[in-house]
Amino acid sequence: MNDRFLRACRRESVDRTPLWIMRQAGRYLPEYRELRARVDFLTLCRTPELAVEASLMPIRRFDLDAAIVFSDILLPLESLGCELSFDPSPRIARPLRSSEEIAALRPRPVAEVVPYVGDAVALLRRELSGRVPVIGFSGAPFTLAAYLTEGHGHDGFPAIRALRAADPAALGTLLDTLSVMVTEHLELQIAAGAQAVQIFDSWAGILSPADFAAFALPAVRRAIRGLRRYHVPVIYFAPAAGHVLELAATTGADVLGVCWRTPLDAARRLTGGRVALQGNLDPAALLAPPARVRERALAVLDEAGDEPGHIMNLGHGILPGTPVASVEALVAAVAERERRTA
Ligand code: 1CP
Repeated sequence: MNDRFLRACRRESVDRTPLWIMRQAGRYLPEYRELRARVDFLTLCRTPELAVEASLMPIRRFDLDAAIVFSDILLPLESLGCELSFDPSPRIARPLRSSEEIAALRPRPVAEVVPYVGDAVALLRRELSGRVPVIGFSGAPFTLAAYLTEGHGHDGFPAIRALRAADPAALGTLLDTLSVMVTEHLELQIAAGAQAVQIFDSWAGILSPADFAAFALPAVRRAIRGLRRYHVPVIYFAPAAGHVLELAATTGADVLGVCWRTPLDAARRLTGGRVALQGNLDPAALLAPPARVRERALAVLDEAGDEPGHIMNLGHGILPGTPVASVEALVAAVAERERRTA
């Protein structure tokens, strides 16, 4: 098996830096857009054969070192009785706002609510037959709480910041509930064959360092602690969170995802080599001509340095308008570096 991704997660030596791309199974691919023209997003997520088809699209096209299951971080929120829709961005029918609503939550087991996520992981693992490892994923408790309270994506997510001010104990209760859900969601995927898992804390960067330390961090730590016994690498990714980078390195995750705002050499210094790093080419760099993509990618590899424990990726999800030729240039740049150092 191509295990350079798993080796890099464990900070072991590799023949070349592994590469995968956040949101690699997405709208920049013509074959994905074709599939989505036939089926709506939720049907795609809930039909393992179709979800696996989407996961395999980037693997068939590019020499990538990991596949990610096709799903969404918000799907397990249905275990709390939420009604979700996507058109194409997500909406939650009745956002949670009061401590009464939070105290009344009676979560159903995640495995009963999203069994199709486990089925997709198992089928993906079978289809890949060892070609590259399978990554499972979940939202982090804080980011899920941000959507649950707001009801949809929103710049700065004011509803959760208002809840933090009005009723911090209720926010604590909500995060406790979500920590259990995140552990269950990832256990489901690990049991089905996921060989690594990534936790997306997409909105933790809206918090001050004190609030990150008091709310987002303990909640994700608890979720990760529940996974230790499986010995599967855990990646924690909180974009726009350079102001809490040192705290973000203490979640218990093996790998810290770094967005493009923080140089990898600075991240390495601040984390003292205690975690592997993943990232961090600016997704917008892939909108430049291929020769520029190559330059920018090689600059990221230079910043990452020669020590083991770097996984090449973008600093956030790939943008929908990205040309396929840019991804090809990125893959070629990573392969080129192998020849230079070999
Ligand atoms: O096809 C479509 O038009 C729907 C767009 C889409 C896709 C392709 C959504 C709706 N979700 C997904 C799949 C998805 N989501 C994946 C698997 C694909 C892959 O990685 O290759 C993953 C890992 C996610 C994770 C996800 N969903 C995050 C975390 C990543 C990040 O960018 O920070 C978040 C915040 C979501 C919520 C979500 N789902 C969809 C959208 C458009 C959003 C963001 C909405 C918002 O905040 O406004």
